[in-house]
This record gives sequence, C-alpha cells and structure tokens, in this order.
Amino acid sequence: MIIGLVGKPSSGKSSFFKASTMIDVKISPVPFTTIQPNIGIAYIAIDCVEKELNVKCNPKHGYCKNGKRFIPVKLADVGGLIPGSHLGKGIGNKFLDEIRQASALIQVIDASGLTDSEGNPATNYDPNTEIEFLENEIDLWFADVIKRALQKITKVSSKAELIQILSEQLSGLELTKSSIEKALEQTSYTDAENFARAIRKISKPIILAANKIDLKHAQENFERLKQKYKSIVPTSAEAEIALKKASEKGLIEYSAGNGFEIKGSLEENQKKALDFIKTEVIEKYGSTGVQNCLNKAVFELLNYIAVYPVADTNKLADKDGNVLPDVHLVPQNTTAKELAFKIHTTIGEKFIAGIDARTKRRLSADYQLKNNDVVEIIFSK
Ligand SMILES: Nc1nc2c(ncn2[C@@H]2O[C@H](COP(=O)(O)OP(=O)(O)OP(=O)(O)O)[C@@H](O)[C@H]2O)c(=O)[nH]1
Ligand SMILES: [Mg+2]
Repeated sequence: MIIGLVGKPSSGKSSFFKASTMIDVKISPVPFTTIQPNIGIAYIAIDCVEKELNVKCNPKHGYCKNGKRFIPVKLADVGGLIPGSHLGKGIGNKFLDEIRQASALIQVIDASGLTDSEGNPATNYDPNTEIEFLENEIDLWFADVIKRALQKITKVSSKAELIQILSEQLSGLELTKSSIEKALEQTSYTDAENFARAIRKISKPIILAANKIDLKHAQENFERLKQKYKSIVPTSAEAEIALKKASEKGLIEYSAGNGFEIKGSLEENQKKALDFIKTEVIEKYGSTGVQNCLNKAVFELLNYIAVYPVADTNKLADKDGNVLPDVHLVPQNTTAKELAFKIHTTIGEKFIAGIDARTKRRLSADYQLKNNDVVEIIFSK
C-alpha cells in the first residue's frame, strides 16, 4: 500500500515523512525545498494478536515491540502545490504522478497559519484556504490523467464493457472496478472533470494532518477546522522527529503514538525541548499525532482491516516456522479467495478453502474476512 503526502510548500510534508520513516531528507522553511519525491517505509501500528493467541511472533516484514505490531507501508513525499500548479505555477504538478498508485492521501497543512498559500511567512493565514485550493489542484491533476486515458476510448456498447475499458485505461491509478462503477453512478465519464472529481474522492480520499500543532494559534485553528472536517488529526512532525532521535540516543523511553519517559541524564537544552513537547503537544493531544494520522488513514479513512495469513493453523506459522509472519492490510469485505490472490496469484488460482486458526472452521472462497483474522489458505499443489 502507498500513502501520499501532499500539501502547500513548507507545511511540513518532508518533516512528516522524516518523522515516519526516519530517512534524513531535506527540510527547510524555504518553499519548494522538495523537488524530487522521497519514497520510504512508514509503519501502521496495531495491537498484535500474539498476546491473545499466547505466542511470540517473528514478523518477516516490519516488527513487533511491546505487543504493538508495526506493519510497513510505502510513504511518498512530493513537492508543494500552490494555487495554479495545474497551469505550471511553482514547480507544476507533474511530480504527482509519483502518487498515482496511492490508496490514500495525507494533506499536511500548516495549522499555525504562519505561512501563506505559497509557503512564505505570513500572520494569521487561514488554513481552510489551503485545504480548499489543494483539493482542487489534486482533482485537476487527476482530471488531466483521466482525460488522457479517455481519449483512447471510442465506442462502448454496454455498461460492463465501459467499466472494463475504463479500468484498463486507468490501471495506472490503482482503481477498483467498484470505484469506477460508483463514480459512474454520480456522473457520466464524458464529463471528464466531474468524473475525475468523483472518482478521486472515492479512490484517493484525503485525511488532514493539522501540522505544527505545537505553534501559537495552531490550537484555535485546529478547533475551528475540526467543526468542518471529519478526518483531521493534530500533528507535530517536528516533535515526533525530536522524540525518535532522543529515543535513539537512549535519553527517553518512547514508542510512536504514545507519551515518553525520561531515562537518561539530560542537558539543560534537551530538558527544555522535551518539556515543551510534553506540555504543548503530549498533554494537550495525547501524542505527536504522526502515528495516529497514519493509522487513521488506513483504518478510518480507507476502512481497512488487518489479517494474518499462516501456513499452519496449529503452529500459527509459515512453512519455515515463523510465527505470525505476515499481516496484510486489506479493504473491509475482502474475501478469503481475494486474500489468497494478494498472497500470490498461483495461490489464488489454486484456492480450495480457508481455515480460521481460532475456530479451525473451514472458510469458503467468498467468506468475508474480519479484522485480526488469522487464516490458512488451502490450495491445490
Ligand atoms: N514548529 C514546527 N515546525 C515544523 C513542523 N513541521 C515542519 N516544521 C518546519 O516547517 C518548515 C518546512 O518544513 P518541510 O518539512 O521542509 O516542509 P515541506 O512541506 O516539505 O516543504 P516543501 O518541500 O518546500 O514543499 C521547516 O522549517 C520545518 O522545521 C512542526 O510540526 N512544528
Ligand atoms: Mg518537502
């Protein structure tokens, strides 16, 4: 799965990226610092089922710490968008092609209101303005990609054929047939711009990260925006970077998504910085919000669930004996057979049945998986 970070210049996209991946990318208050996209691995955190099932897991991907399972996802940080990017303003919008395959977008906004639409210093800029223009720029980029694909369509004789052709032509956008169908219910594909807006909303929903929440006025802006937008999470990417660094140095005990405990002896400036994060971020919002925002993108915005495939329901392991080796993040209503295809095309094609590891019950091809299901897929050899 890919999650894309979008937003105006200087909102803190690269800071959010660094806070999530700990890859040392360039961060600066100068607009358009990022030109070449940054791609890295971030983690979605869930309560691992190892405790409930009384085993110790050996993840093949990601890791498990204190019962929290960290599942890798791809995160992409791209350049800043400004009003008119679709007309080539700023650095244009072509770099968005890097996030064609994204399942969800996180718009990083500067909740402090201390930068304007182009990322330059300002006082009392209303972050609502950037939320609105940004969605529009994303939709117009999407419309461009879709228009180019639609040019190749000449004659269609049925709705099913239309959906088939659209899904082939738009395959680069990682769209499901059902999302195309839903968009077609709202508008005709010949109205490319409205069709693009509809399908963008369905296929690449946006969650807001109200970033720089540690700064003055950010709280009041956030409280106001919260009334209008359902998917919005207060974040301080800068605080998350500082906590992860302090943790690496052994100064604090910290696990992303929580508060922290001081354990080393601190210099005066380190103590001051950590005190600030504690009173301005952790005590007000519970965490720096970065982990929370990634999690919400997957579980609330996309409504995904986590499932654990295993090769042996008694040992809860793969064929090499790794216990609970994998966790897959899949859309709600994913069936046992669809999961088999996600694991491997051949396993999907040779699917016989699934087995629920908890009940040992047999699961049919169209069994809809539930969150935290542990399943074995039986397939013909
Ligand atoms: N106080 C505070 N400053 C932040 C936070 N996140 C980012 N910043 C600062 O905001 C400025 C811009 O951060 P970047 O991460 O480079 O922003 P960007 O969105 O990647 O910018 P472009 O690449 O130019 O589009 C830097 O000076 C960061 O240190 C935050 O949570 N709190
Ligand atoms: Mg950047």
